[in-house]
Amino acid sequence: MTSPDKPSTVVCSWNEWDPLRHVIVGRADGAMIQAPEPAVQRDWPQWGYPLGTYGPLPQEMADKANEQLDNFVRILENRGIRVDRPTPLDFSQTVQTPDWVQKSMFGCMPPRDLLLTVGHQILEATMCYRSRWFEYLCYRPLLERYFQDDPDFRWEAAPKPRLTDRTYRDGFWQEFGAKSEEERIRDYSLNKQWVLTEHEPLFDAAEVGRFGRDLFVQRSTTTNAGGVSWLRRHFPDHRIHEAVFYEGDPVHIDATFIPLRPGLILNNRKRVPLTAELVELCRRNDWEIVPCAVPARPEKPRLSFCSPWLTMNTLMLDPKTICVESGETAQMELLDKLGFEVIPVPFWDVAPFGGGLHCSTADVYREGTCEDYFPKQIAGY
Ligand code: DAV
Repeated sequence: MTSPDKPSTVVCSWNEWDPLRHVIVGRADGAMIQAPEPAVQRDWPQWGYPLGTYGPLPQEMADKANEQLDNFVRILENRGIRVDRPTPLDFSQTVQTPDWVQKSMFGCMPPRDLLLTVGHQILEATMCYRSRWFEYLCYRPLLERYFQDDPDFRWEAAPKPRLTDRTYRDGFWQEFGAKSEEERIRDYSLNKQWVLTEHEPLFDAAEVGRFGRDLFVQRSTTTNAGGVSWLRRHFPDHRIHEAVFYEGDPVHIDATFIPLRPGLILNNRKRVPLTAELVELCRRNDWEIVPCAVPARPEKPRLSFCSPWLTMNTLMLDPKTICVESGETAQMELLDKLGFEVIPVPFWDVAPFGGGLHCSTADVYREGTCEDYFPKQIAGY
């Protein structure tokens, strides 16, 4: 299914570990704690943003995050990796469609959430937050350029969702807030049903783990059954495996279950797979699942919706080299023992802007072709 690359090839990446040559790194400029909307709830009285309030992340936080992002870019460029950056919009503006009005946007720090690179294709995900509906515009200058320069680049966008009130379960967050983690796992994760209804297909790109011919998609607060089904029809030459993990409030697979190299997966030590077929598929094909280290920080940073498990949110530069947040000593030691060259990257100040080293990037080009790493499949999975 793969053709040999021509000199004009700009876009190509089949997995998370082949040698990285070209990548997009996000920006923290103007990011917002988004205005209230049905998809997500921000209730942070301890940080000055109680339920119903919204506003920009403080400028000094954005400056610090941009310093760390720029430093990360230099590390990548010094290794010969080409880096592109998005064009931020005024994220404080009110946006609307014929169906709704949303009083703020979000930001453009985590391109991984939005852009799914599979081979010569970059697919713009549907997303499910109204505050993120227009975020693709930040990446359009880059995608337009790739389209001009690379005749084989397949530029795709999943159907833009309507995101009317029918897309969300009414009163969900109130119900969610009253439940313990165990109750959330019993009532939501085991039923694969959170805030999103099945009214329309929805997925975030960051719910997809790319393992060559096999793509693992997490069902979560951002990705419904329709989203998985849409991806399955869109990538008929791939095998799409749906997965859920032991996590009551799942957002994105990349702090949960990540491939490090062929045959090796780093798994969140708490968010173990609830999907038995996933474990069996790995076992049959000699993929080892290693639990990650305990995160260095017990708490998430101020104004961050991401968890301390960003310790796992790493970027592979090739099958032997991995970028890890520089405070995560235990994680670095574990990866060192597994035989990796570990590049420490200070990145904790970026977390409140939407994630870690994997979230803040989106693949443009990795060497390599589409391989089958799971030749022994499970019927019906
Ligand atoms: O586990 O806190 C991190 C990934 C966000 N893109 C978490 C989610």
